[in-house]
Amino acid sequence: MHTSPAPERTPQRNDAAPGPVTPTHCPYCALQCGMGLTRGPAGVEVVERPAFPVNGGALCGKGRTATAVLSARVRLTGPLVRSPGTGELEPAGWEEALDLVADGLARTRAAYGADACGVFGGGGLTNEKAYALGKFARVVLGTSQIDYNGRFCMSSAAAAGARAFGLDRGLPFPLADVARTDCVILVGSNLAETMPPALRHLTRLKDNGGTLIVVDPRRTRTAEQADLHLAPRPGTDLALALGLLHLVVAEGHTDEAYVRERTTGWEEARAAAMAHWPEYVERITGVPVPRLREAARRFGAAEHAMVLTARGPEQQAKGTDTVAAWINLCLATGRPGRPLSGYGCLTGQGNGQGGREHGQKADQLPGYRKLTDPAARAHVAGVWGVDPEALPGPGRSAYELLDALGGEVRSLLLMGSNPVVSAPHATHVEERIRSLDFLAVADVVLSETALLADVVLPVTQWAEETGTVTNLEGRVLLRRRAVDPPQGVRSDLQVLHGLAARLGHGKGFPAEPEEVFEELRRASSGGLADYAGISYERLAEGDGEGLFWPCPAVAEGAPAHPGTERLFLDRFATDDGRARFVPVTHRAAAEETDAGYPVVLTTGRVLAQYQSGAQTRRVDELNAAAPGPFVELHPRLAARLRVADGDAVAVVSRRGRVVVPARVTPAIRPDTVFMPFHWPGAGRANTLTHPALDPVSRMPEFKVCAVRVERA
Ligand SMILES: Nc1nc2c(c(=O)[nH]1)N[C@H]1C(S)=C(S)[C@@H](COP(=O)(O)OP(=O)(O)OC[C@H]3O[C@@H](n4cnc5c(=O)[nH]c(N)nc54)[C@H](O)[C@@H]3O)O[C@H]1N2
Ligand SMILES: Nc1nc2c(c(=O)[nH]1)N[C@H]1C(S)=C(S)[C@@H](COP(=O)(O)OP(=O)(O)OC[C@H]3O[C@@H](n4cnc5c(=O)[nH]c(N)nc54)[C@H](O)[C@@H]3O)O[C@H]1N2
Ligand code: SF4
Ligand SMILES: [Mo]
Repeated sequence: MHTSPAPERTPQRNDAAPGPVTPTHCPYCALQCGMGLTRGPAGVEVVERPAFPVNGGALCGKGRTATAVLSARVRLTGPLVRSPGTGELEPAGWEEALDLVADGLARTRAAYGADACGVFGGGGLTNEKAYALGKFARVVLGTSQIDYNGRFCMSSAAAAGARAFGLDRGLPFPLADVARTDCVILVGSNLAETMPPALRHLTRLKDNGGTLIVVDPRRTRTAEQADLHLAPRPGTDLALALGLLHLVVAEGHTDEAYVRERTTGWEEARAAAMAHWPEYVERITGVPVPRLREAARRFGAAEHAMVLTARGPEQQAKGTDTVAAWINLCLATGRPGRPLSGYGCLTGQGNGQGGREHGQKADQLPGYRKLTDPAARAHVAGVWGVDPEALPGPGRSAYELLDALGGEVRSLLLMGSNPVVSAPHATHVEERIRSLDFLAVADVVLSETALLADVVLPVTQWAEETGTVTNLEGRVLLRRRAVDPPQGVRSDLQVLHGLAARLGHGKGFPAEPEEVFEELRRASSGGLADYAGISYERLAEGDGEGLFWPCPAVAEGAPAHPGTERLFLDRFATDDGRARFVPVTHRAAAEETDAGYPVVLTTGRVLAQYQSGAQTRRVDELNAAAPGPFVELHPRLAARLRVADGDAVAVVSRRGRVVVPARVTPAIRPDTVFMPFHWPGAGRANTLTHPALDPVSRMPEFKVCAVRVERA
């Protein structure tokens, strides 16, 4: 076992910091910046870990202040149970709390069948937790009804990547490759605020003479760095990508040999794209033809080039086709599977990559296997010691699951998400959650969703437990325990162990992370996301730079597999080894503007808050930087509404109304307003958003809906 803290020498730049340093990773986003933790005079302190290649020691404000959430002052330190007498959450012991959860789930199953028990997970959970949660749902509860918040995150890119390349790994190359290519189109990513240390790679790209093109309806801090900024109307990226493909073909930048040798489906995809004339695309997107031409020329003529997408184009009811259009552009110009080139998705959550590989997704088994594949079922059932026939089939996607609460799904176990703030059409979701027969929430803090629970289970977090996470590059990393958790708190794995035992599965749910990982290795072995060759021991080696999957097991005596930094160099992961073009055409948003709702609302993030804010809203320094919700609007729209900067305005959609201060800025299209989604209550952006789902990925349309803005 290698789960004990492995101290490292204090990094040079911090030689004033006393005590041993435990190398670990930030709890928040998918960059998984390396950091060190040490005990200083002011408690647990964060120190730099310059040897870790992804961030080179740099951290954003969230990472720097992450230890504030370890404090017992802001977190849960004992289980809470809703008292039948007062209706309030009251302190309880662990045995009582776990008994109540097991009982709540067992009763539902007895009364309505296994599929009436739901499980909702999170992309911030470690690989071990995500794996154990999926196994718990299928083996202990026997339910098909499990999904997780990653569905709201990168599921469209995952679906499009799997369709085109036969495999979904966010970045098929290390992030640092970005600095050495010649042209990057960054579509709907504001990484200067969402992954600040990653900006260094783009700065280096420009220092090396490369071109950065940013596609965003707002002139963000990221767009300010661009050589060329295209600002389309939200929800029109599909047309934009097709327009660029049209121009690339028209100007002779297609790589005929590559298309012939490494792809299939070009003729249909080409025909679909050629219908998207530049003038037509300008009309849909609002991006002037000369800018389209310049982007196509720069991208087409570059020797090496990449397209990177994030939530802007992906969180749309046509997100999968939109990403497919960007992939088609890359394939037509011969990028994927070539050095310093290709398509990548910038995944979001701390374990956004690993969390989507090991079975907390409705249609999935560990190792990125499909629940509908008989061979996959047989393999995983073998590892789990159950009959393959006993494994349920695929369940509902995240929004559909939330929508079914209180109806067909009557009890829910929730681990690692705060949907009351983060789900689309949140008023409806909140009402569904309130109508459950039984809700159990495992969380670090008393989130807005935990506040509605019948039982709240307080759990340990990053620095207090060991586990693995897989960052946006597919790099598997060891996050080590560095400090002791407060008394009264247990780990998610201990929670699942305790519940499984109460529900008749005394074995098969170890609480030790490394034991779970050893089983995950076997379960993933031979799958697309193969971790069989990875061990805690290997992850702890050297500077802890981790191992890229696939990393299969090797024959006894053979040298260990080095991991796979770059994918697709020889072949794609499809049956015939070729990448697949998918013919796609533009279509309208689920809800277009009209006389009653004349403005487009898009949503996203700010630098100092993270997601539903459950963690970061508990950190003073971050609240000082980003104290509350707001709506960003252009001076022309503000003038028409007679609204000044700071005035309270109402933003109204067909689903609800919020009141927030106006932030007037020329850095947004005049037909569009923007709200961050980090806050609950009267300024909750998701009160307004539209739950239309992408037909393939089941991603909701977070980035486009129609609203009206009024003086409040
Ligand atoms: N500070 C901070 N950092 C985070 C997070 C956080 O909550 N806060 N969350 C993490 C997670 S889970 C994720 S998923 C990532 C997300 O990282 P990003 O994808 O960078 O974040 P967003 O702000 O959601 O969206 C990015 C940009 O998309 C633009 N956009 C809106 N609509 C459209 C559109 O229709 N088309 C295009 N092309 N662009 C559009 C927005 O203006 C915004 O600037 O960040 C991670 N990092
Ligand atoms: N309008 C709009 N809505 C959005 C988006 C958008 O761009 N616009 N983006 C979407 C995206 S990309 C995402 S990823 C979702 C995220 O939205 P959420 O799923 O709500 O994400 P978090 O706020 O990170 O919630 C994680 C919860 O788990 C808790 N937690 C942290 N670590 C652990 C742990 O180890 N164990 C347990 N049991 N709990 C833990 C945290 O305290 C927190 O309460 O939001 C989506 N919602
Ligand atoms: S960029 Fe992401 S991983 Fe790095 S310090 Fe900030 S929140 Fe943490
Ligand atoms: Mo995300």
